[in-house]
Amino acid sequence: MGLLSIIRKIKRKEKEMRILMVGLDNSGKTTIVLKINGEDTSVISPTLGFNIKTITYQKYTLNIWDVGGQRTIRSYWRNYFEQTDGLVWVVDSSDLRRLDDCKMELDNLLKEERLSGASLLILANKQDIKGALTPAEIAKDPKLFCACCVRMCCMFARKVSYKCMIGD
Ligand SMILES: Nc1nc2c(ncn2[C@@H]2O[C@H](COP(=O)(O)OP(=O)(O)OP(=O)(O)O)[C@@H](O)[C@H]2O)c(=O)[nH]1
Ligand SMILES: [Mg+2]
Repeated sequence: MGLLSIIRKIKRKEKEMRILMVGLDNSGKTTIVLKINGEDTSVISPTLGFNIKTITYQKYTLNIWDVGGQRTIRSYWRNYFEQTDGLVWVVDSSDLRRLDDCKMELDNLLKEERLSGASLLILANKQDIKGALTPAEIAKDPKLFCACCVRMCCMFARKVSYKCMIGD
């Protein structure tokens, strides 16, 4: 079940949703949003603030907030929590060195009162890189187990997995 299906059940009447994409820097958030929107991803710089994309899918309007993940700007994430319907946590599955950091930051987010009503999707990105953890391995971790679903995601695959984010 995708993030959209879960939120849809909760908010049957509302057609506009606010999705917050966060995760450590370099995990691939901006790439994912651009790919989904059919935009060029050949030159991408680290996000220093945020980008907003509005995407229409079926009869839903998704306002996707893609927020920069560098350590020095993570404290600003809290400015984007209000009225979030869906939280997408993007993991660089190949970055084993920073996995603890990644878990700790997610753990902190999940303590946030203002995100308590939001559905969580973890995207295990960069599956094309040798040695990357699989979604099952990521989901096994007790700290990440809280997620309603961990989806495979690889933005470098030939077939862009649009459904991994909002599919049924
Ligand atoms: N191999 C591989 N590289 C990827 C994939 N997705 C994104 N990248 C690369 O990862 C790097 C970082 O991607 P971004 O989209 O800028 O990452 P980000 O999470 O937005 O980073 P910040 O804005 O700094 O928080 C870029 O060089 C992308 O080309 C993937 O699925 N596989
Ligand atoms: Mg970015």
